[in-house]
Amino acid sequence: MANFEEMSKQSCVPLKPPGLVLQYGTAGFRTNASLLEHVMFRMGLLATLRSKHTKAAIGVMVTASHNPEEDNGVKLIDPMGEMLNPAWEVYATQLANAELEQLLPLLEDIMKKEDIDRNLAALVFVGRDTRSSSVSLAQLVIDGVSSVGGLYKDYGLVTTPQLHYMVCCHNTKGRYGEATLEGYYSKLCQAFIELTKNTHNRTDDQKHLTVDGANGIGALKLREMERHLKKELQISLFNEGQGKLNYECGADFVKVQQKPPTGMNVNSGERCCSFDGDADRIVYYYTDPDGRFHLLDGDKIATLISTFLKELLTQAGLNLKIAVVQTAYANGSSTRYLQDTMKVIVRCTKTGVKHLHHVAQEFDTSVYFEANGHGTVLFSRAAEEKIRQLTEDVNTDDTRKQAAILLQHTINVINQTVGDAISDMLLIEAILALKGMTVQQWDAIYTDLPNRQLKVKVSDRRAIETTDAERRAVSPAGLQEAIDVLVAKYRSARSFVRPSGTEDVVRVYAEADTQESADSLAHEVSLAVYHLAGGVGEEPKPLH
Ligand code: 16G
Ligand code: MG
Repeated sequence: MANFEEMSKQSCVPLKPPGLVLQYGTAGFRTNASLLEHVMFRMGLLATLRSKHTKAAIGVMVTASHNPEEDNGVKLIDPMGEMLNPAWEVYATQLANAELEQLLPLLEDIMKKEDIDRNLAALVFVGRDTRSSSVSLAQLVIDGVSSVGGLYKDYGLVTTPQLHYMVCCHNTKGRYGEATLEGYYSKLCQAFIELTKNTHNRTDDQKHLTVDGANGIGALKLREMERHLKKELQISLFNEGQGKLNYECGADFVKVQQKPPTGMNVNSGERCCSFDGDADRIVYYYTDPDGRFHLLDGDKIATLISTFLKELLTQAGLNLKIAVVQTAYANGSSTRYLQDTMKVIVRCTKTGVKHLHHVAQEFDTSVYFEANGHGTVLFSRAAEEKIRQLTEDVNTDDTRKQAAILLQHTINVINQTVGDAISDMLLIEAILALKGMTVQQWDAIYTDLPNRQLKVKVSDRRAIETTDAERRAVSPAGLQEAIDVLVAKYRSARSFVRPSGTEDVVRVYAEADTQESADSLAHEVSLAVYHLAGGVGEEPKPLH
């Protein structure tokens, strides 16, 4: 730790703004970029310790995803490309909030508790998004790593899922792929080309996709990847960076506003998609001849992918369990369709990628998606092995073998480490091509129940505690009973409330048979929250 002690004496260590307290939340630290210098340096320190502890490379991604350009953030990536272990989130929060003189004792304390050998080598992979603040903030992560003698590899501009991929490739010694951008593009694109190779008579329309890059890193990386696609996918890219990051564009804007992004030509009937600011989310959409907007969110994506996988597994004659993991925000129609028509296992978890990912790991094959468009597919080791064996089995019939080969390419097109807009897009495009399906036909698989999301300001959102994957409130007293009474007034209705993990508000979700009912239920539930959970400011007003 000699260097670090030197540095802290020379006051090269960025100071913490007085009184600032931050929390390593669902997606790491995230706030105004000007408040994050000390956090970046300290995450460099923590990543180094984590690398020594796991004897593997650890990732540090500098991004604030779909937040405004002025914000920034940082998240750590564990050895297999997954989110940071929750026990270490506590250390991250402690380090971020420690006063300068507490830093060294805190590091010593972590090393003792975790039994870390300080003489071990450490390697940290660093990546960043396109925000103007990201260059200097990523440098501070590197300074932190170097100050305690860790080695680093700076990947520069990458999407969040690309950095997750690099970490996994490195730590599996190349079994997952090659830890370079070239390696990433060629693995995914080759799989896409193999998948679409035998689709007959694909028209130019079917090969064409309009993409909104949110003026962020996803656009840049899509351009880099284009030549690997050999015109099998023809992309019209908008919001490539000429406009402001995430401003009136990107997956979050499109999902929340239920309208197309600005800065993009949306021709009637054409298949379009939007990435978010760090390209770990994707939503699809189109407008019909009457100008009506149709959104295909994470639930529709999960349905398309799980249907495809189930068909292939059946054709391959493989007895592998398939599950879909959702959150309470999943549209009720999607859950019903998956359970009753598709007959797949459906599980519901708390909001936040790490919760979905964790549950998904319990099954042979699982598709997890949040309604907001973050999701991926996981295959267990055993499932991958069975599929591989079948592709090589000389005694099997052609149908089974062909299905196994398609499953093999599907595994390769997917980024199993985390939700990845680029990888999800390639998989969706391949499925639509293989099924000869239009975006309208995909949309028609089931009809979303009308829904509404609202926010309520309260004096302390921790007053709301939930259970049953956030679907029921256990406090404050009387709130759940009030919600139950309101829900009973409407048809096909459902509603829940939960404290946001990223904003100082309580979120309200309601769905019902008509938009009017969903709106009115959401409003009534907001009032119940306001009155029973310490609402502040004006009483929520009806929507109409
Ligand atoms: C974060 C989560 C996302 C979740 C959202 C909920 C990750 C990488 N991201 O962005 O999964 O949907 O928070 O936000 O886990 P909320 O708690 O404010 O509703
Ligand atoms: Mg994101």
